[in-house]
Amino acid sequence: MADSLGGHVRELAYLARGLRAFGRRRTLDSRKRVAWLLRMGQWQRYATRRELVARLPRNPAVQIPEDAGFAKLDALDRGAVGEAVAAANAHWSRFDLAGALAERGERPFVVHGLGPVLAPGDPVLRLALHPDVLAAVAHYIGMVPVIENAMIWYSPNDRRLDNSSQYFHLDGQDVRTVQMFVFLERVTGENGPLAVMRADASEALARRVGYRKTAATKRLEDDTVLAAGDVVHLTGEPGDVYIVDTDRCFHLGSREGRAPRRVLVIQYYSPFAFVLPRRWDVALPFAHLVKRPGFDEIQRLVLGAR
Ligand SMILES: O=C(O)CCC(=O)C(=O)O
Repeated sequence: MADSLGGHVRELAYLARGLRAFGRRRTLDSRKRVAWLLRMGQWQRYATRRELVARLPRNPAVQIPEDAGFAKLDALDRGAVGEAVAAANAHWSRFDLAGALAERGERPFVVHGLGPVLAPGDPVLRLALHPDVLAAVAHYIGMVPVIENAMIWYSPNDRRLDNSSQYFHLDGQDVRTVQMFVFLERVTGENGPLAVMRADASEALARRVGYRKTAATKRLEDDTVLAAGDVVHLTGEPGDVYIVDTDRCFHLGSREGRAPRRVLVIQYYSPFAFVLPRRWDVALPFAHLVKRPGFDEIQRLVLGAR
């Protein structure tokens, strides 16, 4: 009784911090209802972003399947991917990995956020704004998304940490979060690859266990997930690309292995995501590029225009 009262008081405290903080901690279907309220709170911006999806013709070979929630994008423009890989490697060569590792403390991996680094014509940004990618993400999310970030992840894979992303979880940032992984190096089972369960099986499991993104409940035991469906390890060669909805698909990564993993990650969600402020245009890492010439209306919205 005292526990459940304490729980209600804690949830009310989150509600006092705002609908976004509250919604993030709800169960799957309740989060969808809060997400709808957040969209209605800025319905004109929501409607504009929805209507513009029709202007993005889909490439049938570059899509995110609704039931699986993830795919390997072998048909994505090889030239654009190759240039993005080369540019990401050049950015990485200027990054102080030793300094980042020294500062990392207990965190299992290093994130090199490219927001301050990418100029408007950078090949990484061109890939992030590629018409086939934007069409796939926008049709899947149901509106023109924003880029949450473009990053290079480096996972040393040298240890296991309790309650980390090395255990199965959903990201819970929005109702759909799309991460595009571009391999900068070969990824095998020894490089702590991302392990993903299909969205339909993941959602069934999330409903069954009443999954919530709270400190005590956000990680699931391997056995619980493996009993609910198959898990696919995302391995491949440099230049391979995967796209994954990490809000709908249970996943883990950077498990201890024999070698590190380095991968370019471009992440998209709606501007109404639980983890964004109402003024996303001042928070997003590429929003400062919105007024630069050379971007069309949809690309400006993706960079963070309001
Ligand atoms: O290291 C990985 O591949 C997993 C990262 C992850 O699960 C996350 O960022 O939520």
